Amino acid sequence: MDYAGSDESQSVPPERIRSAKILLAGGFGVGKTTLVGSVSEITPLTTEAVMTAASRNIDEIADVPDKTTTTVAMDFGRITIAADLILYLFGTPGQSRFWFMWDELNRGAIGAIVLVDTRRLMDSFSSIDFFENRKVPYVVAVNLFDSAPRYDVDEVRDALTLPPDVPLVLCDARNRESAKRVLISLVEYVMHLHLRTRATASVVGR
Ligand SMILES: Nc1nc2c(ncn2[C@@H]2O[C@H](COP(=O)(O)OP(=O)(O)OP(=O)(O)O)[C@@H](O)[C@H]2O)c(=O)[nH]1
Ligand SMILES: [Mg+2]
Repeated sequence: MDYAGSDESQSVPPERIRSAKILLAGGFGVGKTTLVGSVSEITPLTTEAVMTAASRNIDEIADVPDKTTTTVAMDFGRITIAADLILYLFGTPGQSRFWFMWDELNRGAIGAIVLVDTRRLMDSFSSIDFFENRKVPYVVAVNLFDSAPRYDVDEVRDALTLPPDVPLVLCDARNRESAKRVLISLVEYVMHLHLRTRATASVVGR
C-alpha cells in the first residue's frame, strides 16, 4: 500500500483500523521531542526537565549549548498515517543516563527511527547498535539543522556503516510533512521486510 498517497479522511470501519507502536531514538538534542511535537495530532505528552547548573557536569550539553531542557522519561504522540493505520510514537530520552528505559519502551514496537545530527554522528551509534542487536527494523533520519554541513546521503550511510537495506532519509524535524515522510518510510520498510519474510517462508515450506 502506498501510504504517501493515501487519504486520511476516508472513513473506514473501526474494526479495520490498525495501530502500531514506533520508537524514536537518537543522541542528545537531535530533535526527537521536536519531531514528535510537529507530527502528533494530539498534544504530545512530553517529560521535559529544565537542565540546571547543578546538572552541568552530568548532562551531555557540550555540543548543544543553547539547550535548556532535556527529555527525562519519554515523548508520546499519535498520528493517523492512513485511514486504517494509527501510529503511536514513543520518543526515548537521548542521554545515556536514561538508557535503562529503552528496553521497556521498545516492547511491542514494530520498528524504530534513529534521528541523526551530522555534526555528532558518533552519538547515534549506540541507538543503531541497540536496534541491530535486538533485530528491530529501523530507518535512519538525518535532521537537517540549519548550521550543519550538508553531506551526500551515501557519505552519511558510509560513516554510519549502515547495512545496505536500511533506509536513510533526510528531514526537518520541525516540519510536519517532512516528519510524516520519515514515519511513512519506516512503515513501508517494515511492510517490505514482512512480505520478504513471508515469501521466503513459503519457498522454504514448499
Ligand atoms: N534549526 C533546527 N533546530 C532544531 C531542529 N530540530 C530541533 N531543533 C532545536 O534543537 C533543540 C533540541 O531539540 P529537542 O527536540 O529538544 O531534542 P531531543 O532529541 O528531544 O533532546 P533530548 O530529549 O534532550 O535528547 C531545540 O531547541 C529545537 O528547537 C531542526 O530541524 N532545525
Ligand atoms: Mg527530547
